[in-house]
Amino acid sequence: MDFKWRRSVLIGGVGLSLSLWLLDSLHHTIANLGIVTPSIVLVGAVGAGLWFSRQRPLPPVQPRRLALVERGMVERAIDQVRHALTQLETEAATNYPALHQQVADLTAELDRSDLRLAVLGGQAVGKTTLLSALQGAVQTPTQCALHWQDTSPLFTPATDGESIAAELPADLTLFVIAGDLTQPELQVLHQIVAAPQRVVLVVNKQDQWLPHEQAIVLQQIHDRVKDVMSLEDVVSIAALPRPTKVRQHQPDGSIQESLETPTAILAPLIQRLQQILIQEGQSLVWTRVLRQTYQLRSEVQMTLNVVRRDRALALIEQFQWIAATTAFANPVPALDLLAATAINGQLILDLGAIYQQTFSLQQAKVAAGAIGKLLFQLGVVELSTQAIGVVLKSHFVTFVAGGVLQGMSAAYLTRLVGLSLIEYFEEQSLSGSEQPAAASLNLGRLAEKLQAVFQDNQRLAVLQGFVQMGMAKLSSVPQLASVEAILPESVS
Ligand SMILES: Nc1nc2c(ncn2[C@@H]2O[C@H](COP(=O)(O)OP(=O)(O)OP(=O)(O)O)[C@@H](O)[C@H]2O)c(=O)[nH]1
Ligand SMILES: [Mg+2]
Repeated sequence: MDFKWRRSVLIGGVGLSLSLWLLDSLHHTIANLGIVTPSIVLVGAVGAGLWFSRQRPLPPVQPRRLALVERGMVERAIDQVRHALTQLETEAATNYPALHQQVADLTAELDRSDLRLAVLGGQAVGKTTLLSALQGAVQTPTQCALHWQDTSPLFTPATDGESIAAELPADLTLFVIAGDLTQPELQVLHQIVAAPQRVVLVVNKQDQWLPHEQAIVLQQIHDRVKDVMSLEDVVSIAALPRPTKVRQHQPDGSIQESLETPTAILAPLIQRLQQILIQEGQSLVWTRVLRQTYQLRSEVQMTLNVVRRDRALALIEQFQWIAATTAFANPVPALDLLAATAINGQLILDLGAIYQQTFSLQQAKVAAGAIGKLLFQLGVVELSTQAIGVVLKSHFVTFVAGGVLQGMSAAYLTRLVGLSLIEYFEEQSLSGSEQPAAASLNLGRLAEKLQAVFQDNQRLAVLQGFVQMGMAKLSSVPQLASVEAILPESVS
């Protein structure tokens, strides 16, 4: 279990308890605080939880070198997209001709012979200068034409580095830096390689460093990129060295100063590019098609997830009101038992089935037990019950204690877990990993989803809407008709 997540909820809990205490004291002095009071409570609780959760570092990306892409690999990936598309059409009972066209286009792209090269990098690193120096200088091995593309600088407010880098329509990218490699540049490089995108790292403006400094800078760059790329693909150049002052001693003893422009250093890069074009040729095209295939796969999967989410939400609704009526009719004496009533193995099983994640009933029951325990240990049960109690108190003049609070809390917990499972299953489906026949739940990851969903749903408006709908539901159950008596005339 993630320690930080536990602390985050606990701090949220401390925030809530503190606010509840404050509220309690306020109640003695200020009458009719009405709607304002729960917002103080919830803002306090959620604020504290959110504050801590923002301190969580992002999970590190595992850097990995890009292997030479082969045609068969891309064809298999395209087949998978075709399969996913069929699945989507079956589940949605609709045709998606535009997506079919995109799949066909990808297959046709595999035989493309001309190559696209792009120059990418931060502001004023020398992209445009380099591009004009290389155009015409790089010879292609066969008849294929080279198309060069300049790009807008990264790391400016106008450009979003991440998407530009990953979606660049190029077969080979020259990522240009000027001197040392900054942390944002390294991140972009990781994204480029992971996309996957074939890249050469060009270290420009080497004339700005003294020879011994050049060696140190290059060594530092090598150390930072060696996990993601071959060092042959790190090339140091000077596309357009700045003129330097040269002093010459004259025979009469005087000194004459003049400006001299050193010659550009481009040969190592031109050489490396030609080597890549000869050795990798068509594989450069396949790498780009593979990247486009992954993007299309995500698009299909996201569309499928939208279709599935509708069915999943309807299912959660059903389960949450079952939980509500059960807990209402049979109030339990302790919060851990309440969590156990609310989290049902069948819900996990049925939601899993929507997302094609197969569990045995036994696995689902074990997972439900573990999730129930988790909710209780993390304080989610207590916090939710308290928060719902506050909403009930402020909206419903008198409410039948016990049963209603428990029913509503059970429904709320079912909803939290259901929504977290949706998030979890969606992520699984987008990660693209092959699903084993009997999947197992990663409780740690689910707990993280639960945290996010919990914080989203703690918003006052969400809670109020939920309680309002729940009260209407409970009152419509014949044997629970007594609830009607406690509904106020208007709830807003
Ligand atoms: N010292 C030195 N300056 C260079 C070198 N290459 C380019 N420059 C200079 O760097 C400046 C920016 O060059 P550009 O080619 O416009 O750079 P860019 O990356 O296209 O710039 P933006 O498109 O504005 O981001 C110009 O003044 C170039 O003369 C080099 O090798 N050494
Ligand atoms: Mg430019």
